[in-house]
Amino acid sequence: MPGSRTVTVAAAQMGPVQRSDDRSAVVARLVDLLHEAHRRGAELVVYPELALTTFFPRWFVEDITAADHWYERSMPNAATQPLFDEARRLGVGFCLGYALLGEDGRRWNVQTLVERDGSIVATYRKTHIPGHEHHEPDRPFQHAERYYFEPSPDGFGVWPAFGGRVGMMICNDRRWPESYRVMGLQGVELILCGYNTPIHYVPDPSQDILQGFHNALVMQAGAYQNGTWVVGVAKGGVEEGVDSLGQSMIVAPSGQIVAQALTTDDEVIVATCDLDWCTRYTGTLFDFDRYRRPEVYGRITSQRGVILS
Ligand code: ING
Repeated sequence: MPGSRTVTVAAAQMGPVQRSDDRSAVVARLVDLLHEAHRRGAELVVYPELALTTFFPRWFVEDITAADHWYERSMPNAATQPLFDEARRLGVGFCLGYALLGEDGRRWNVQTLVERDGSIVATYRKTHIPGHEHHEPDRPFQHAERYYFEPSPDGFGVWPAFGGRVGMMICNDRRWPESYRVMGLQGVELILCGYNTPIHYVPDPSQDILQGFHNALVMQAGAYQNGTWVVGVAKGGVEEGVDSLGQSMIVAPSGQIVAQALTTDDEVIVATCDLDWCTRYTGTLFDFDRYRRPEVYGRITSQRGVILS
C-alpha cells in the first residue's frame, strides 16, 4: 500500500544448541541465518531466547557459579562481535536472546535489540520466570529458570525503532495477557519474542500434545487484542535429549499467522509487516481510550493470586 510504513522482518529459528557447541560455532549459525534473511529482504532478524547456548536450566548445579560460563558478561563481546559487525555491514538490525551475568552478580534472561546502524536500542529482561527454584530430582529434566534468573523489576517497554514502535518479551511472557497489554498501552506495533519450549510439560503431561496449539493461541490472541504484530522465534528440536517446540511464526494485528516455520531446525521465515495495519484495530475495536474500563479492572494490579469473593 503506497505510503504505508512497512518493515520486513525475519524470524531466524534455530535447531538445537547442544551442551558441547561452543559460542563461535553458534555465532557462525546466527551469521548464516542473517545472510539468508538479508537475501530475502529482511531489515530486522529475530533470534530465539538463550540463542547462544543450550537451554542450561534443564540441569541443576548446587554451586551456581559452575553455571557462570553459560552467561554473557557484556553485549557485544568477543564471541558475538562477528554477528554485530556483519549485521552492521549489511544494514540489518537484530534481536538476540542470551543469559546475562551482571557485574553485581545478578543473573538475567535477556534480549538485546540492535538497530540497522549497529546501535543498541535496548536490552529487555524477562518478566515472567517459569519453572522452579530448587532441584527436583524426580523430574526427567529440570526447568530451573527461577534458580538461574531473577524476574525483571521493570516489566515491558516499547521503543521507537525500525520506523515504528517495538517491544520485546521472552518465552513464558507470551502466555500472560498482561505482557501484551502493558506494551499495547504504550502503542506497540511490533513485539519480538524468542522462546525455548520443551514439548513435555512435567507438571501436566496432558498439555504436551497442545504445546503447538497453545503457542499459536497466545500469540494470535495477544496480537489481535492489542492490534500489534508479534514475531515468535523458537530454538527447537531435540536439545540434549529434550524435544522442544519449533513452529516459529509471524502474526499480524488481525491475529492471522502470515508465516510459520515448517521444521524444527535452523530456518528463516520472512514477512513484510505493514505497521499501519495496527490502527485498523487500535483505532476501532480496540480503541483503548474509548472502550477500556480501568476503573473496574483494579484486581489486575492489586492482586497476585486468586481471592475468592
Ligand atoms: N519455557 C516454557 C514456556 O513458557 C513452559 C515453559 C514449557 C511453560 C511448557 C508451559 C509449558 O514456553 C520458557 N523458557 O519460558
